[in-house]
Amino acid sequence: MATNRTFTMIKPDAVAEGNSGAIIKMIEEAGFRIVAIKKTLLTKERAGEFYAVHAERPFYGELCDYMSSGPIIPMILEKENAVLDFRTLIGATNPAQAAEGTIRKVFAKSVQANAIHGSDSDENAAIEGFFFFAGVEQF
Ligand code: DAT
Ligand code: MG
Repeated sequence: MATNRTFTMIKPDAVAEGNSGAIIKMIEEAGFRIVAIKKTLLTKERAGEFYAVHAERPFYGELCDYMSSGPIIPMILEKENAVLDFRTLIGATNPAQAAEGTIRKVFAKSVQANAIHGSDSDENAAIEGFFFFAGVEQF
């Protein structure tokens, strides 16, 4: 399988509770290399842009409020089969349905405050990575 990249961000709940170090440890121990990383804050407008695909969903407004409520840690990650393997590592969107040992099972508080994002395709991983990091920051 080819080495490829995915995009993730540790969400405001997990950053605020001091879980980012433990989450990054799980990510590295699962074999992902950190290509780019920073701590930053989304405005509500930029959160809305990031999640534009969900604009018609009933939870969109609350999602944008939540994602702009505190610092986040976006990262680009590299590994063989990165997108699918990372979705497996983070677990289901709803932590009540997340498998044992997944990041969301361990750290998520609710469907909304679910600790971490993971891209759903190679194409979206590239788009989302460039949303936060210039090309020269991706090494
Ligand atoms: P994922 O983050 O697993 O890719 P998604 O793309 O379907 O899930 O939704 C994006 C985020 O929106 C998700 O991480 C949390 C929030 N969300 C999804 N479904 C929700 C719901 N039914 N109620 C509240 N928030 C929801
Ligand atoms: Mg998604």
